[in-house]
Amino acid sequence: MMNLKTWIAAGAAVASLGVAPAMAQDNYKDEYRVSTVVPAPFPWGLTADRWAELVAERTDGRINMKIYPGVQLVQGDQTREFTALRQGVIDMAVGSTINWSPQINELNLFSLPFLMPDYAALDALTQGPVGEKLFEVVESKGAIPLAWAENGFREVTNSKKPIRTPADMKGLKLRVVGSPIYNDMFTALGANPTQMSWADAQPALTTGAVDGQENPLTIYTVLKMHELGQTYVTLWGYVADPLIFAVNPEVFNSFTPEDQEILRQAAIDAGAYGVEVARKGLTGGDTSLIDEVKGYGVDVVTLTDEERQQFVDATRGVYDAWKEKIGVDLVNEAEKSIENR
Ligand code: X2X
Repeated sequence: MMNLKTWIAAGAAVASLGVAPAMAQDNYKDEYRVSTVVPAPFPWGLTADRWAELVAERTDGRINMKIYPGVQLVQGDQTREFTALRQGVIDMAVGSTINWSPQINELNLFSLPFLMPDYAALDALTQGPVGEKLFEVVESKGAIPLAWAENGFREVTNSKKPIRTPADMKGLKLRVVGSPIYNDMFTALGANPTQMSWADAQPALTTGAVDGQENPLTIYTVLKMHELGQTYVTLWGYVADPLIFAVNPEVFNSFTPEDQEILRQAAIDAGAYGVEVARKGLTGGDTSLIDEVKGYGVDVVTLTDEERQQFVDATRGVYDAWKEKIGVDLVNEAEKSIENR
């Protein structure tokens, strides 16, 4: 017959069996901080939200991710996001290749002017051998990359006049992101680029401190930039800006293999959804987003091949110089992937 003490011991043994897997997760944090620049309903923010939702669902809440938009964990300085991720100030991020380029030089690839003529070219890079190499570089720089998503092709807008040729840009004060290749490109085009964070860009547009900016059309529409005086839009698709889901290595390694896999697959799934929303109304014969912009009375310029070529020619020197900086082999491989797309 069991005495009381034995009963308690037996009960504890059974309980500990049930508790064992949970014990392995004692090291899990109550909340994982995920950095983004823009929140929902921008496609970028929707993408991050989806990732967090899928992970919560598929881990039964074991991994609780909270989105911190506005790169608030680095006081709005988006060019410091990757460093903070690497250091563990941020646990995870859905970050732009532009914003991480100051630390990961190879990511400047996507900012090479007129490298990618269309979405198939962008996909050929992110979904092919170039994408794999870039992920190896990201990992070597101190974060675990899981999947790609999309901010989008960046179009130039301004409050002054239609831009059809580089001559139209002369003297225009344009806000650019804080990666040096943008300064080089807009200087080569004869504009007057001024680098500032996204946080500073919005008031600068509102007050007219700058004449224009460049960003994906989804950023334009969600922010209603036509109401900020940005009534001239030129669809020139000079660069595209993919996003990367990434995790701090210590955080990633603290997860069970099963949870690591859930996090990765959820990023892949959220990325597919994110690409879809980022391209909605811009691809496959659906021009509804462009029509929406036109509907606001905005002057939307689509370049002829000849006009586009003038921008290509004017930025060719920047392309060549940055090809050297980024790495000739990598850029050659990217050019080849695009050719064979
Ligand atoms: O700052 C920008 O322009 C934005 C929001 O597109 C990025 O973070 C790259």
